[in-house]
Amino acid sequence: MKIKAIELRVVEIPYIYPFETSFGREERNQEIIVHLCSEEMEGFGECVALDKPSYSYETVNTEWHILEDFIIPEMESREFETPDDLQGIFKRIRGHPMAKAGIEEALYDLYATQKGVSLSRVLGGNKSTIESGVSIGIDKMETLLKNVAEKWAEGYKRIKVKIKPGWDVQVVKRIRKEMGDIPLMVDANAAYTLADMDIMKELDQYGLMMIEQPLGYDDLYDHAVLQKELATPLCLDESIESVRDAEIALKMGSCKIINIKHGRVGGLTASRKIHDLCMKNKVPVWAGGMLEFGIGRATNIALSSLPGFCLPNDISATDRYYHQDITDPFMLNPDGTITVPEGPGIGVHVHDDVVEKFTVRRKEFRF
Ligand code: OSB
Ligand code: MG
Repeated sequence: MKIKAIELRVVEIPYIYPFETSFGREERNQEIIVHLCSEEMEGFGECVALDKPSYSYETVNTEWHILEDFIIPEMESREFETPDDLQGIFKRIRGHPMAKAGIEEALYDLYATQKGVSLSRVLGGNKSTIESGVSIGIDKMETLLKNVAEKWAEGYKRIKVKIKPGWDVQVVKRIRKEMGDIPLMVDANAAYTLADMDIMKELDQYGLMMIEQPLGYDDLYDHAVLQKELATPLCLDESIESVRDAEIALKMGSCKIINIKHGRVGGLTASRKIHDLCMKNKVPVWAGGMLEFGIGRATNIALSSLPGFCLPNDISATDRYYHQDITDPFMLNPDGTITVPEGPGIGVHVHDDVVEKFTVRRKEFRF
């Protein structure tokens, strides 16, 4: 595959409903959409950083900078046999996994499209549907309970609620009271420290599927200390930015479950390695989400069709996030699953007119 042109766009779409986590409340999402063209094919990717360095240090602007100034110039007049060939370029750029993952995703789409097979097949997926869960933001208690009941009734296989200090045990307690023994988990987005052991021990009493990223965003050690004190499995999100982080976390006992986001770990090739490592160690994984648009969502679905993804994913139907998306919408099946697209590449149609409508920045590179 010789890349002839690359187009970057920042696309901004409002959420149906604002999303609040321990690091803030957001009304809309901005993603960089990467469009690669070879002589006869095209591929799409989505860079998933938020517009502020709140979840990780990357932002939409740092992604743009890394792509424009360091990755794209290296791609000029290069022949790519497989998307793995990007690893040589990536190795010389420290960090910036989300910038790397977005362009790698586009190359994977192009590669799979050229082969005429689905991205799921290229990655080694073996499922035709994936289990869908939903992540519910911080809100007023009554609104939250209504949302949980509504999403559960729609068929989502598990409910995740965001917590932060002052919004934790009482939320879980109310949900258990109103909804009984549903599959429930919490995500703290790194809002606690070991000084909050009492809260963690209280949460431990509610039969949660897992507690996601309770402690520091770059911590592995304190999580290992905490995991020893709890029966509930810890799941790491922010702390796992590479295959190496996953290896250390498993060796140290920092968690019993890993949330894989291909953006956070630097792409699909890295995600597969973490998946394989976890399978070898009998550690379950599931796909996290970054409130992606349709291109990123399609990629998450393909990734979560791999055999080790054996817990419900943060991959919900399009209508949980956006009124209008840049691809065909993803629907929730009545059994709480989403169907893995079978068409070539990411397998969904990208609507150029919608992309154009929501574009706030654009640049084209021709080689
Ligand atoms: O911590 O998993 C997270 C969204 C943005 C940033 C971080 C996270 C999230 C979510 C939403 O929880 C997952 C989704 O439905 O896409
Ligand atoms: Mg998380």
